[in-house]
Amino acid sequence: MKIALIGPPKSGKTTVFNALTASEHTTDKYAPPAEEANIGIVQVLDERITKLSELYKPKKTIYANIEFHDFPGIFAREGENPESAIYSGIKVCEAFVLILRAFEDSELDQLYGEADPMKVLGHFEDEMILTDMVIAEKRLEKIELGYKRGVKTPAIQIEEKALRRIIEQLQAGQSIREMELAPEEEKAVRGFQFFSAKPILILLNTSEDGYKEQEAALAAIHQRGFMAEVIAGKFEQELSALGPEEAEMFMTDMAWIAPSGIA
Ligand SMILES: Nc1nc2c(ncn2[C@@H]2O[C@H](COP(=O)(O)OP(=O)(O)O)[C@@H](O)[C@H]2O)c(=O)[nH]1
Ligand SMILES: [Mg+2]
Repeated sequence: MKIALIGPPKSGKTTVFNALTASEHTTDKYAPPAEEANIGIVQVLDERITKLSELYKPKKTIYANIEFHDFPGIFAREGENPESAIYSGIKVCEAFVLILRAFEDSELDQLYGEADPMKVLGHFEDEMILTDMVIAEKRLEKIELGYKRGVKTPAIQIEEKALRRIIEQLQAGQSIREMELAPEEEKAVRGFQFFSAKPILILLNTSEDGYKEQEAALAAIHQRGFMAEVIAGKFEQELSALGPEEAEMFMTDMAWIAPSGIA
C-alpha cells in the first residue's frame, strides 16, 4: 500500500517520514523543498501474522508493506500545474496523510504565516475539490463531444451519470469520499484517481508537551468528519533514531506515557 505524506512546506512531513521509516533525510528549516519525493518501505509486523506463522511454520512469512512517499509541499505554490510530476506521484498513492504544523516556531511564522491547522486544512480540502472538478469537467466535456458523434455505450452513460453526481458534490464544496457511489459508478471513475475520494488522515504535528493544547483543534477536525491524530513529529524522529532498547530506556526515564496516537 502506498501512502502519500502531504502538507504545506515545513509542516513536518520529512520529520514524520524519518520517524516512520527510521531515515535521516534533511529537515533543515531553510532548505528549499526537495525536487522529488522521499520513498521508504515499512513492514507491518502484525502480531497475528507472527502467531499464525509460529503455528503453521510456513516456508515464508510475508508481512504487509506500507510504502510512504514524502512529497515536497503540494498545493503550496500558486498556479501549480495539476499535471506536474508531483501531482501524478501523489495520485498513484492509495491514501493520504496530511501533516499540519501545530508546533510553535516564530521563524516559520514569519516565513509561512502562523500555524493555523484549521485554515490550512480548509485550503487543502478546497484545492483537492478544485483539482477534481477540473478533471471531472474535462472528462464530461469529452463524453458530450462523443455523444454528438454518436459514441454512446451503456458504460459511458454510467460514467457520465457518475461524473454529473460527482461534479454536483464538488460544486457544493464536498469531497467525493463523503458521497456514496454505486459500485458500477465507483468502477467507472476509479481511473481518474480523484484526490478528494481517497482516505485521508490528518496529523497535527505538535511539540512533545503540546498534546493538551491540541484537544480543541482535534475535536474540531473530527467534527468535520476527518480521521485525525496528534503527533509529536520531532520527538518521534529522535526516538526512531535510537535503537529499540535505548528508546525503551529513554521512554522509561522520561516516564512517558504514550498518548493515543503515538505508537
Ligand atoms: N518544534 C518542532 N519542530 C518541528 C517538528 N516537526 C518538524 N519540526 C521542524 O520544522 C522544520 C521543517 O520540518 P520538515 O520535516 O523538514 O518539514 P517539511 O517541509 O514538511 O518536510 C524543521 O526545522 C523541523 O525540525 C515538531 O514536532 N516540533
Ligand atoms: Mg520535506
